[in-house]
Amino acid sequence: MTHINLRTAVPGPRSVALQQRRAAAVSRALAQANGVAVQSAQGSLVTDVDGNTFIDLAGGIGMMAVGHNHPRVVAAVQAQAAELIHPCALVTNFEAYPALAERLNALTPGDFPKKTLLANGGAEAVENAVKLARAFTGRAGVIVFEGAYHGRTNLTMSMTSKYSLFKKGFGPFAGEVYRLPYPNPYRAPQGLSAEQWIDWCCWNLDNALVAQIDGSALAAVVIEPVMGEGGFIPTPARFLRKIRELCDRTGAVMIADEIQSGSGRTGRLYAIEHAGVVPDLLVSAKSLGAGMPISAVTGRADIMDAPHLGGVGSTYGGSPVACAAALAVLDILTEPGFLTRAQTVERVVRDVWEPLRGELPIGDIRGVGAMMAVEFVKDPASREPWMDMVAAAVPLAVQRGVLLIRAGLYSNCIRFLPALDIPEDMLREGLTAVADAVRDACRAARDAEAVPA
Ligand code: PLZ
Repeated sequence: MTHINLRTAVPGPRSVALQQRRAAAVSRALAQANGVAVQSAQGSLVTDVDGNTFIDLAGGIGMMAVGHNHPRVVAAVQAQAAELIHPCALVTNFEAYPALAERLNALTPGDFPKKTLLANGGAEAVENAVKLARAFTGRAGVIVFEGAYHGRTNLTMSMTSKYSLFKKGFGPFAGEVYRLPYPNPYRAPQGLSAEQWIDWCCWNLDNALVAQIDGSALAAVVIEPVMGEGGFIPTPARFLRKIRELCDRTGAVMIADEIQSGSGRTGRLYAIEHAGVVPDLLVSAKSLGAGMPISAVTGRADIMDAPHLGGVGSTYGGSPVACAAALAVLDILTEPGFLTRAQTVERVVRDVWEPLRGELPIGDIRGVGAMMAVEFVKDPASREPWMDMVAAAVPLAVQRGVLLIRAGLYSNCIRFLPALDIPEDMLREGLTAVADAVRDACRAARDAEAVPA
């Protein structure tokens, strides 16, 4: 049985009509990975307004660890909405907020008293985490890394790395952000092995305390345990340990941005657990709400309590409806056997793509659990990123019935962020269609090169 069911050309006529309305009415700056207009979604399948059914390997950029419209999430949202939508946590108390905080305090790594602050989206939570670290330390400096993505608000945009896509024309940026090289093992500088490159980056962290910022001015180091937008790079465990050690030594706050890698995505509730490192603050969002806007900063109670009374907040943060969704998600994620499904996703992704290494221009296949990417290069020796081919392959995959998105500092990776419980045959079907799309895109690119100008 196949799961993809295409009844019209993609995008179909109704999608095209809606696309025209979007183009006329919505800011042009808001990009869109494909022209499909979605009508409904269930689990790992998405149906568009033309009646076409797609396999979703993008999951709304990794926010659907439990799948679209999980019945228990829908029921929780409906029940909560019928009773109370939102009185604002700055005005009154309501059970869902402390209930979710208690849950996150118990589930996040770290054997110390913890507290939580809820917000609406990832960037807002990262920004709050930095504010908390600054209030706690009385310092301003923040270390971030090349390739990092932390959001689009002014502070988090300043912390984000990739300039051309996320920052062009939007300066001036926030001050006191220090960016250091990140040990991407696949892109070690010439002459260094991956291990030597990680060594150098660890050494450079110490060096930065001399060359860039004194430890006494450093409020926080912010790290993605698996780098997301930057290309699904599992941060080497020893680099995470080195950051931990540096924070212990200087009193800076270690902040793990687990917005994309957390909430079950990698097969542990939080990706940093794989390395056995405990951050001071952990930021989660995306899959936490299964589509409802909710994010959280969870961590050391003394840091969470550091700002003055009234120093943090927002109108909508931690609404009962969003909390109800998150509580249902955490129930599902912590059920025996659910997270281990991420390992199945990783195995199937590797199964489908490893044999294609010789045939397709694959530079690297990497990731953890249900957070996998394939990086494409023009030539395996030079590792020159093949961005144009990937840009062409993504819409071809959509035409074959798979929703997916790119990733990577060089936009030359295809990422797979399926629901953890995607059926194995459905995942194989989707990945095979993507491989076919890549094959077509490579052929078209080579044909174009062969045509004399
Ligand atoms: N930190 C690690 O992955 C969101 C970005 C989509 P928000 N990543 C998707 C886009 O192009 O805007 C993300 C992330 C990490 C922070 C964020 C920001 O989360 O909920 O999009 O604000």
